[in-house]
Amino acid sequence: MLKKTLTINGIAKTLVVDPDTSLGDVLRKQLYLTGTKVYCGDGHCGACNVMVDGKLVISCMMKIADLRDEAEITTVEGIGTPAKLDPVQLALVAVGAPQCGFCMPGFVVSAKALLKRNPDPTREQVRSWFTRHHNACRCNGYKPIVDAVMAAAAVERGERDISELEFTMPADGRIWGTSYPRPTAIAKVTGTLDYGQDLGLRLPAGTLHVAMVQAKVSHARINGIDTAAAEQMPGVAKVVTARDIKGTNAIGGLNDPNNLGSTWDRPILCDTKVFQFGDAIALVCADTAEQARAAAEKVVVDLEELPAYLSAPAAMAEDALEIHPGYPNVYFTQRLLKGEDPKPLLDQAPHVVQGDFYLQRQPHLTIEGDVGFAYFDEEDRLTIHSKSIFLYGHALMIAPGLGVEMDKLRLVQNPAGGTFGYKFSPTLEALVGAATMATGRPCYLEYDYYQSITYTGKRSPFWMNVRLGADADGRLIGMESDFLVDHGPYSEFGDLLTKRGVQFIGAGYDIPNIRGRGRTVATNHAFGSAFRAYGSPQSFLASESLVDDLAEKLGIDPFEFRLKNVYRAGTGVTTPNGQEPEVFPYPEIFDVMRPHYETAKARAAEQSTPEVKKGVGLALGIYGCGLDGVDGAEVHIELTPTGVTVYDNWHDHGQGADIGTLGTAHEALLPLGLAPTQIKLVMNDMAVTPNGGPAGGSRSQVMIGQAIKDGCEKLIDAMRRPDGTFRSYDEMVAEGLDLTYVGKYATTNKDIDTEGQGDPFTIYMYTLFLAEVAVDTRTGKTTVEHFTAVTDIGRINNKLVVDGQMYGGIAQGIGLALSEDFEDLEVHTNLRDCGLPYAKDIPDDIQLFYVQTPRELGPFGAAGVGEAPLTASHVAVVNGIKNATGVRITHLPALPEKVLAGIRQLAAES
Ligand code: MCN
Ligand code: FES
Ligand code: FES
Repeated sequence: MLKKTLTINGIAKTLVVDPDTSLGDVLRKQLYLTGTKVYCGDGHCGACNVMVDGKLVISCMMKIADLRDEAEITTVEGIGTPAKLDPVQLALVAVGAPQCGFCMPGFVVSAKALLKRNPDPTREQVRSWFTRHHNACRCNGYKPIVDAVMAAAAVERGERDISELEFTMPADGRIWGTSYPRPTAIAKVTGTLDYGQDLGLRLPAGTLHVAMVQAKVSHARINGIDTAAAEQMPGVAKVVTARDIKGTNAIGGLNDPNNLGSTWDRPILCDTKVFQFGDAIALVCADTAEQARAAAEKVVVDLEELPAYLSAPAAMAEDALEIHPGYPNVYFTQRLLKGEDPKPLLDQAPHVVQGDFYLQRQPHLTIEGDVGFAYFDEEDRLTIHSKSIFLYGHALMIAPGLGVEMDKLRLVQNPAGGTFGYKFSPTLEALVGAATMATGRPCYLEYDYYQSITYTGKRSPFWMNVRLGADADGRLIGMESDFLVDHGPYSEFGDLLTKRGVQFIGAGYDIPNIRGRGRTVATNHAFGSAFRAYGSPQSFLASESLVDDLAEKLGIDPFEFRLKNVYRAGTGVTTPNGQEPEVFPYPEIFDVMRPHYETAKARAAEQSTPEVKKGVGLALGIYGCGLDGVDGAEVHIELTPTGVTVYDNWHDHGQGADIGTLGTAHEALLPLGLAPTQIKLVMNDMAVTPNGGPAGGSRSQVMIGQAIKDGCEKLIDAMRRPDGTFRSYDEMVAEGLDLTYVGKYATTNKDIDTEGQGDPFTIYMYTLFLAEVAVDTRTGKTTVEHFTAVTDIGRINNKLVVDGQMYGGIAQGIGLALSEDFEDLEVHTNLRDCGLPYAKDIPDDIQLFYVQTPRELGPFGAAGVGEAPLTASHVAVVNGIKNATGVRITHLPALPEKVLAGIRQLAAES
């Protein structure tokens, strides 16, 4: 041990430390300065950045022994507090940079260190500083952070007044449609919001730490599990295996009736087979995390390895074993039959294109990994805290497996450092629940970042073949599609995803005749989970690439070709699933985009050189808001002595459930004249908040928003006196009137049938993307230099949030196009090697425009937004590469070597 004296945020502290501990761990675990976030632990995210003697350091990588005695450490807590924000923090709040917020403390410290060295940086200097110091944000696409640093620098130089960064309440008192900062923003930029790890540090004495014994192979039979040696290890309270689980030990239960997979095919703890790398086989519960991990190493698992099928085609081979014995590897088929059979039409059509496409297993790459804990609450309910964005659904999916009644199971969402959909599936909920049930003690489970990457769900790859044809006038006449979905070993939500494929391949255009087939395949690669825009990035990769190719064949500009064929009012056009669109914004969206497209083309032509070719790519993207078919939500609205409390289950990934709720409730409660601060939010705890459904499918603003509106209207009606004025809280009590009102909303939509026809969503989001790319023909490296998006998401609730969603989603689309992947289990093991984009990889010039067509069935005219930016932004990039170089990339990501090979092949052919 080492005695160290450090000056931390100006206060001298004497510490006794293990010399091998990192500075980050000492700050968090010994000093409880939890503003500094440490998750990746290997220098790839910068969330843990602090200053040491004025210099920026990555605290997870710095050993405490390497600090000089009396070193001066500055953490986010030393920069500003909620009561006294530093200009950098205030500016971040003002521009809406904090979404999930997990990266924010690292950016705050990093920005302060930069401004200390260079009080007047250029935007490019800010971007390269963040890149150099590994500051990564997965939510906001970096541009807002750079905006904030520039604004804060101007304030610090005395060129701007700090008050300019404060939100000014509009004269009419409305916050709907404004840039009112989200309620959690200040806590996020000051490091005072407690995420799962922070809450974990404050659990009571006696809490056990859980370590998983995981499979290190992808497919195997389990012949035996020997826990004897592990049980003898110091600090071990219990080694939990499937035998200790009271229930069926299975997760699942939400499959489509036509799904031939086993509905309950995911074991909580594997007992007979390993289905994928990382599968959990046993849980070691011990007094400390180190003890639990050491004992986990001692569990002996006798495995007989089986052939691993790591892709859909491999699992479909004739001699492939059934991954779940008794169930076929191809377990769900969705067909699409619209209009007449297009085959004869396409065989005769003057212009036809066809292609094979593959969209990769995109990893979510949240800056916070997966973490949760469980305990029995005061009503003896098994209470599980996690990043779940589907509390009631996950309870249904894990209760029978654990052997616990639904009314004895309570799920709570912790503040989440991003999920992007991976938490639509349960991850560690059942594991930590099983540990608490087996030991009777609070249990804490934290996946390290390697585990977070290798053992959570991924975007399921699609293997697609699509044929598309147009008549001599350039009108689309028919399309055929056939695709495979590699959904990993577990069937949950695989059917849903396959349905999305038939709905979105070719969406946006009037295609009267379509035949399609999607098949869902079990493999031994990572299980498929939701990922923002579920199913549409795959679909649009095929159809939006082919639309460009068809335009080229026809000799028509891709902009004009798209415009000619998009959904238009009064034409009787229907979506691929036979539904009439609820609005027809594309002609206007194209009008708004046209000048930017012309500028982009001119810029590319002017700047292109043989070494660096520039190109312009377009793609449109559409996505539905909701769950397929009937959807709805419930909320509770309570009048209190000080205002109104909203109880809802609008789960927060980081997108802004807090401001979503507040903005909608405030608008609905306008007649009462409440200040936003008089509306209290109680969210995401099954014990106190009613079922609002998952925060998936960009549904919450619409579904929960409508329920909030309904509940608020009921409260206002109850408060209204005959003369139109309102009763006070005291008067309501005196008159014995109810104080709490149940807000409800339900749709009557019809999921698609076996022929792929139906009206699954009430509301859709519509976007047109424009990417301007530069391809270095010597290396094949693509850089996106400018990006423009024109979107119709109905009326906007909060401008900061909506812009933030668009910036972040576009950044993820660029990553999807160019770098992100989870394929090689040896290589794709951390944020950097999975291709996470840093500031230098995302253009600083991202222009966002909105066409706000009000939605009749959206609260105050709103649609959703969350998934719109990731529907097809990647295809705009891919089409840009084609435009610049002539190379059509069909298998993503478009890594430099792939683009270079394409360039060389074209050169050889010419
Ligand atoms: N909003 C608005 N005006 C509109 C529509 C929406 O201001 N016209 C706001 C809402 O109030 C909400 C946000 O935009 O704060 C997103 O709303 P919505 O589209 O209804 O989506 P959900 O709230 O249901 O969020 C889920 C969606 C999905 S499915 C994924 S995945 C996703 C996403 O949002 N994951 C995210 N955005 C994310 N953003 C962050 N930072 N992190 C994630 O993990
Ligand atoms: Fe230190 Fe990610 S936690 S760099
Ligand atoms: Fe940056 Fe979420 S706000 S990672």
